[in-house]
Amino acid sequence: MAEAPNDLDAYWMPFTANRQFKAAPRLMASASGMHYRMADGREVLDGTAGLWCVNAGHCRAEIADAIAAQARALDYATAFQMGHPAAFTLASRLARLAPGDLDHVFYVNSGSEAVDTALKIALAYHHARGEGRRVRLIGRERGYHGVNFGGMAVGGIGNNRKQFGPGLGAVDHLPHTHDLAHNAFSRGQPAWGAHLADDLLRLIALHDASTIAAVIVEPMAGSTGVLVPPVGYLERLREICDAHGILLIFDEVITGYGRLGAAFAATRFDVLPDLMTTAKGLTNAAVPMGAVFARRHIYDALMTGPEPAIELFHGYTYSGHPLACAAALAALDIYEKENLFARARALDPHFEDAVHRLDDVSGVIDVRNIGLAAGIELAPRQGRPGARAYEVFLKCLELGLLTRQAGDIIALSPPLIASEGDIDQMADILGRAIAATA
Ligand code: PXG
Repeated sequence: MAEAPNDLDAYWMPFTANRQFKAAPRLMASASGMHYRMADGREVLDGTAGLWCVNAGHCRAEIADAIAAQARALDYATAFQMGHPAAFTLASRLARLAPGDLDHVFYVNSGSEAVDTALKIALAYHHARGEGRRVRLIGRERGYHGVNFGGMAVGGIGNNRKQFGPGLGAVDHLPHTHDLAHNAFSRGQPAWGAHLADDLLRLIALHDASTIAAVIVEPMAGSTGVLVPPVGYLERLREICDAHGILLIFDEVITGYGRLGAAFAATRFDVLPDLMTTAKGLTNAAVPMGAVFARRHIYDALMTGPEPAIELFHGYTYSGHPLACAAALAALDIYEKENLFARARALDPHFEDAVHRLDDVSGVIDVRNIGLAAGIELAPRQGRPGARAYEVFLKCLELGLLTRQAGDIIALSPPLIASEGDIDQMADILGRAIAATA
């Protein structure tokens, strides 16, 4: 059979309503800086930094050049029992960027792999210390930790779990911290909710601390609509974990590399996890890559046994891929030279004011923000959850703005290079789109 040109059928698209999309496709052709250009030639302002990942803006020449040069010099280096210089250079640089003694870096290719890797390291850590009974993993409702089996299990999104069977057994969940009765229209961290961390004490009483390996949370939950941690909440989790020998993992796949106006959420909130997962902004999304950061005691606990023994039976063909390392080094150069994390912090008040101009738009039931991330929650259409936000997403696109929806929440997370004018434009278009779908 002759190949049909432009046939959309064969590509099974991820997290997409395939039939709906293919009936009215939205194709991107190119991108530069703050904008995408659609296949029909229209320019669209990127209100979502791709999917929370293009933090330095699109198609940065420095990154493209670094990838091209690396592809010519060393396309691939065997990842097990061999190495290449850029992987070590990048790890040292990341270790310097990370807070505290999060100074060892394990490479992966995505956020999902970062999460499953961190969970496995947590289990291996306890195993190495003779506490192999600590196998239970605690996540949180409305948490998103990617789609692999570990991340799915600790994740707290029903739709992401219901099709895929029982998965990991020894898992439990903390309650999420989002409560409109207490926190609606918060600016920055909500004052109410730190006590929800105490639910961990209930899980400890139920399962016994000696069976719990780790707690994993997004310091700011991104995918389920920008849920900002209440003041004191992360500190309390840290305290309880410390008191009970439980590791604390921050999933910083979204918050890493500047989104909250600091290198990491751990930096901004001054709470140090034992393990930290990152991906997305690490390479400015130009090449897939993730990195798991481990504190020194975690690494040291595994660097025991005879020297010729492999300490961790884990890794990927493409761990530390040369093209990804080149892209990451170039991205970090840009972040540093353009001071983008501090820039995001400086833009935070302007962004906050801009998104909270939507507070009074009819149909908006909450607006919340931190750093360069905001969630705008809409009153759902009767009996059709998500329909309103999808209509707003389409309307925004028509008006020249890319947004992202989660249920009936619209998320904004602009590249950190956004100007005040770009931000005003985002809020303006979003306001008009919401009004148009009233
Ligand atoms: N952890 C967190 C906190 C994430 O946000 C992952 C893990 C998984 O990363 P990968 O690279 O395997 O996709 C993510 C991914 C959205 C959206 O619309 C969010 C993500 C991915 C796609 C869409 O909010 N986050």
